[in-house]
Amino acid sequence: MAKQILNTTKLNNSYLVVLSVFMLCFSCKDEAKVEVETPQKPNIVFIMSDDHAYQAISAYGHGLNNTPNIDRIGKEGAIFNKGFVNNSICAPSRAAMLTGKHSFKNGKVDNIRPFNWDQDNFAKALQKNGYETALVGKIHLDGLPQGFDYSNVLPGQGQYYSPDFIENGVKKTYPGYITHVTTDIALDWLDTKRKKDKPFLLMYHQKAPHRTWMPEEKYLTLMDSVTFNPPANFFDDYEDRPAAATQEMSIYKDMDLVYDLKMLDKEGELKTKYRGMFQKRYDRMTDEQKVAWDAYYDPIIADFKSRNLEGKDLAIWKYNRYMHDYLRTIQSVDDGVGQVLDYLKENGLEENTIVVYTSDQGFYLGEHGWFDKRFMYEESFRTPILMKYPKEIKAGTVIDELVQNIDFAPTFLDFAGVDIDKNIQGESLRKLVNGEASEWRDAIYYTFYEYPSEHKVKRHYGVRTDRYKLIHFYYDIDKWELYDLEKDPTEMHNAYNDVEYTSVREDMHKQLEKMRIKYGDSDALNEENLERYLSVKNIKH
Ligand code: SGN
Ligand code: CA
Repeated sequence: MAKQILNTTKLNNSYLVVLSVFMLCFSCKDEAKVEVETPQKPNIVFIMSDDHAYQAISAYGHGLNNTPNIDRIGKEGAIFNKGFVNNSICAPSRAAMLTGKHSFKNGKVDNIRPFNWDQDNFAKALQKNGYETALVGKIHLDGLPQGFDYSNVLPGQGQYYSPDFIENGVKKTYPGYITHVTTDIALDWLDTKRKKDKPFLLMYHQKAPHRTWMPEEKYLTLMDSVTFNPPANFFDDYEDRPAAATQEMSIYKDMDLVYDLKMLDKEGELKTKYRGMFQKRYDRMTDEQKVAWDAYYDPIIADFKSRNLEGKDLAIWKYNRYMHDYLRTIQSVDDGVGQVLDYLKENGLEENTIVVYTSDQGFYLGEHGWFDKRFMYEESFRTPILMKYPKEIKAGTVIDELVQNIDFAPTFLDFAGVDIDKNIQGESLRKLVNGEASEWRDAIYYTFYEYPSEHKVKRHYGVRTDRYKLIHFYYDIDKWELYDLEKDPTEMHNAYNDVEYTSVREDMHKQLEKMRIKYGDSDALNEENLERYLSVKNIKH
């Protein structure tokens, strides 16, 4: 055994535990041999992508695309049907995952406010408890990440082609396509950079499929012959939902033909608002990449210009253009997940590694006529979660309980045998996934603060139970919405003033108050956050 261990170049944790037991017994000499069981700490690979709608993961059964590698995580472990975020926007969601706390507790309430890296986060706790830790890809939290032995992250949103990264505080540009560069950096850390005698945490976070959905060369034509039918509520009239009516995330009205839909005509005739911004992204490509890009898009541009589409026809054309590019960027993400899963398998790390796949929030793929996120409506409030850990999670586990992104931190700490700080607001999912939970929460709480801002989604907070959802939109509006998700899963009917929902409405108000007390939120905190936001944005009250 020892010989075999010493000959193994790729030492993994299980070998090291055996080795330490062996050496311990060796040093016992004549003393009675004691069976020593060193509990092995699991490795953690936390995979996150940016804006990945659960509708665009084949394991969730929406039939839009094929993601065999992401699906594999759920097949070999658990899939969560009711995973939600605390705040459906990038940086606040990431801050909640790291700290295990709601936005109003960790201070990162919107994408604008700075993140305080000095506070506790689960990576710091794991690091203190013997873990080797790395953060690779998009984090969107300004400042040097704390809690990581290695970090190689995107500045802000990052770029699809020739991306910049900040490696342990030093900026450099990588050739190639962002999703592959991120995967290569992650694999390189796993293979050559980490200390192999320690359990590890790898946060492997993709930019894709974030706007402005630029596919890699290999997938430019993927699903080209497929025509997507928009969701049934694509032409929503937003009746009795004024906040939904005033957003600026409509595929028809707000999606930029050039920036979002790549109609960068060489003649320069399509002069859209964000043309210049897209030109800069296009210019990051090499000549070879531009040739492949143009070969695909130029004929589509010519066809588009010849058709003079309007109204519903234009809306459906835009929806299809959007879906094609969005889904193509996901294919590269799925390939990367496959490479990482294969690496774990080939290097004997599969059994002792927890792998999680999630997104920083959900995304609209035409529901209510939208792209983007922010709202507490299902498509953006919900997020995909798949988790595998062969030692404790049975293959094919399906979780229907309400779970939230604040649960990741306590879950990882629990699996790692590290104390969970009493100020963490999430719950460990360990008992839920290994089938030992006897009770679970019956409601989750949500907040959103980034307004007035891009996409114009108004400030709101709310509560969701298994069946109902109550939302309060405030600031320059005062509107309550109530949904019966069993009868109205696509949230088209605001039942707040329906007589038959009077008692449900009262119960949901009680639930909301319970949540606000439990987590420590209040109107006074909202007011404070609003004042700070308006002064940073220089907006007069
Ligand atoms: C950018 C996007 C928005 C998006 C936000 C937040 N515009 O500002 O469409 O809602 O990010 O996204 S873009 O023109 O820069 O693409 S988040 O995921 O980072 O929160
Ligand atoms: Ca995001």
